[in-house]
Amino acid sequence: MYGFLIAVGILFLLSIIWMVYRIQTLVSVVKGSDKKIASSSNKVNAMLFVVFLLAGGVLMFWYSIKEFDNYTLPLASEHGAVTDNLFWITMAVTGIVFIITHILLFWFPYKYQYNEKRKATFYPDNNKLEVIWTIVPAFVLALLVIGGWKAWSDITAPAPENSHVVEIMGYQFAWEVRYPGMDNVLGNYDYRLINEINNQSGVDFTDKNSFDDFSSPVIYIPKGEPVLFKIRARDVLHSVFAPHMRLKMDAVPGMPTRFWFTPTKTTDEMRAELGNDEFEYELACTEICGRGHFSMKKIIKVVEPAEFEKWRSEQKPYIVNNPALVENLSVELKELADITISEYK
Ligand SMILES: [Cu+2]
Repeated sequence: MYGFLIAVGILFLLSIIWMVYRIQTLVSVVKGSDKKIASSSNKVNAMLFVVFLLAGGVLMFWYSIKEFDNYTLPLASEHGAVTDNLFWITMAVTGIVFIITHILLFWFPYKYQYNEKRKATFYPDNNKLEVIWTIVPAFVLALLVIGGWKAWSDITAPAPENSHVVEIMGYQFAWEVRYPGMDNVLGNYDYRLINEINNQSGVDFTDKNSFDDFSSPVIYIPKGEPVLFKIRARDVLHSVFAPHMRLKMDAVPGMPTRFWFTPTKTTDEMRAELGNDEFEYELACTEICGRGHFSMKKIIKVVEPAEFEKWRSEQKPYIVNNPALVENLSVELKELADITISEYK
């Protein structure tokens, strides 16, 4: 509602300014002063630059401060501290430059508006200035880029050996989450094996690593231990986004991606910190992937390692829930699969 009123207010303001401008033009026509090189609108325009600077500046700061909590979510991963740090350094450097250049940009048209009594100075070039404003930004940008590159190569370095693997597959319009089971090795997959009835992610059950793989409606991960998301997509581009973990990685059909991270706060700890008992970490799709895009949401539960182990040991593999999946295997594999199934009974 307020947004609408503000928009109407701005519209009114603009029409008033337009009317004032029209009246001044008409007055100058009557006075015969409209033949001058610079009409009275010259002054109005010059003033408008200052008005725009002040109004824009006030709105920008007001909005940035008001919505601060919405774009700076509490942090819950190790590498996120590095990402946040980079973000704020870049923000400070570019913010200072932004403010200075915009003050100059809008102040100069006012200060140097056309004046009959003043003649512009002819000042074709200044090599020293050119050198300074080329080298200084190049140097500062190089520092920022090197800092960013270093952080990116650390964050995307190979995951530690002991990482907990979780496969996240995006499809229109949900995520399928697969865990490798006790062996921590995901079985192979093949898109030709996908079927809607019992094999959403095309798991290949001729690979015995798949036997203990299981699916979960909620992404459980342990606090303080490295977690490796193996990411893929079944149909179109999706993107895995867990804002509290500062994690974002595209899910690309035919091109598996990955992202590893270490969660630092359990869901319960975050609930206590925020004073919100309903809080859940969320994984969302952040690539407009079709009309059901908005519904691609999964809850991430960060728990203590012991609780994670307990939860993991209670999960039932695909083949236990669905023995039909291993019905047509070779005798040898079928025997192995049956052993796995019996272990979970
Ligand atoms: Cu999507």
